[in-house]
Amino acid sequence: MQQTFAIIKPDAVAKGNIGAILSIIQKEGFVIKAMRMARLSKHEAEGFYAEHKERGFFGSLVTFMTEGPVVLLALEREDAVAHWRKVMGATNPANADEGTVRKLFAESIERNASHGSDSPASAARELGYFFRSYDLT
Ligand code: FUP
Repeated sequence: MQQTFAIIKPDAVAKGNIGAILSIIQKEGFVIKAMRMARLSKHEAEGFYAEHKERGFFGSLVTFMTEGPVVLLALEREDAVAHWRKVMGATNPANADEGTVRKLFAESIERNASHGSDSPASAARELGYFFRSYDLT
């Protein structure tokens, strides 16, 4: 079993898509180990996306991620990191496969409905950023 970290982003929360995305998550066999709705502070969003801080889109991304509440999720399944990336689809919804979360719900490359860790190491960092280890056991 492996864990990954997911976010239902502010665009998807605002449009009432929490339930639909959680339904996909459960249909795909993920166990929701921890879940929390939160409004990210600027500081939290900047720290979360620190690897992108030199990129031109960083400021806009942080503004978007703090515009409204998100749902933070710890998901567990066999091959969880790669499987959630596949279920989410490509970063840019224009390139996402039919039936993926981003094809169904994303508006643009920035307002793209969901996040998923890109490696087991990222998953460990991101889960630790938002959850207590006791909630992940
Ligand atoms: P992903 O791992 O699919 O979330 O994609 P990246 O790590 O490459 O990018 C992280 C987030 O930055 C994306 F979810 C959306 C945002 N982004 C932009 O807003 N513009 C870009 O050109 C690339 C990424």
